[in-house]
Amino acid sequence: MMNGKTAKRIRVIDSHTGGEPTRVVIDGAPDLGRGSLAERRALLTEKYDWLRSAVINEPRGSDVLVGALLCEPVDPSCVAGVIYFNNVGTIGMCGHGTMGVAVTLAHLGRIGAGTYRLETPVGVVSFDYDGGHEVTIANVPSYRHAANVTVAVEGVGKITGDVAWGGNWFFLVSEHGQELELSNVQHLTGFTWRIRQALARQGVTGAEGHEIDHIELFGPPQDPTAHSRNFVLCPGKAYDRSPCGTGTSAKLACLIADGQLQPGEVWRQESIVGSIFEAWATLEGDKVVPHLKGSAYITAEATLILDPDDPFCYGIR
Ligand code: PYC
Repeated sequence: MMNGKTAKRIRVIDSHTGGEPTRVVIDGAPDLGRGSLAERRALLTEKYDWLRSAVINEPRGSDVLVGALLCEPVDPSCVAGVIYFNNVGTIGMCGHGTMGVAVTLAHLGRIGAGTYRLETPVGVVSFDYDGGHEVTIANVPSYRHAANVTVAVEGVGKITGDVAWGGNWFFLVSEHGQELELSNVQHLTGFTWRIRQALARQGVTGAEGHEIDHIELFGPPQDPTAHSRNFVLCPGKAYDRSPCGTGTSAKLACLIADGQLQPGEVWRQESIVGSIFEAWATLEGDKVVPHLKGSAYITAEATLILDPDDPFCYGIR
């Protein structure tokens, strides 16, 4: 009790995957019912957005955090359901976050080494967990929606890229003239934000009009064992410290579509901070199924306290 009022308590486990943090909510969230994960995602957005903001936004969190709400799955063959969210809303899937969820479930004693299925709002994914830090995900089928799309970017000029789905919608750009260096992230953030605005202004979307809310730049890697380095702008203007699981999935779909990568061939994607996901694609019929291997580490166990007297109890929005 605080001043006679009851504070809400939310238990979380924090981890990072290649430098990108994940905060898994394991207790204290409102009951979202037993609908599909897509329905529960909509309910979280419409009715319980306070949870997302309280967990992720300052002063308790930060723009870079990705949240993962653990839920009961509809499909009993799945070890859990999960809804991912960030500083501005929910996202469909999250690759680095799924690696974080895997080590979190292991930390809680809910899984050991093995293969598991996980329900997300955009479909079931599976992961192999090695019992330590390494997790290999089989993501939702990914595809290129449009190739060589040119947009006029304010203050930059014409930029050409591909639109692809990897569990989220991406615009992938290789010809951009930017240096993909950690010391340059402020400039890269402004540059990619302008690309995103140009896409919206010019009506370039994913399938069925879905907004493209992730922008991905590619360049030469610094690690000689990697094939490429990336910079990924996330929906709320934070950049991904990891190589981005869904972004790497979108990249694999484009490489396969262009015949630049064969099924089973390994693609090592380096992030802007130098972490690496090893990735490859398999084909299920004509569908590209991305596989992503990375490592995640637990960084904290905590109880968040939501004091109703606190003017910023639900985060700074
Ligand atoms: O790893 O898929 C990912 C991801 C999406 C946004 C941040 N990370």
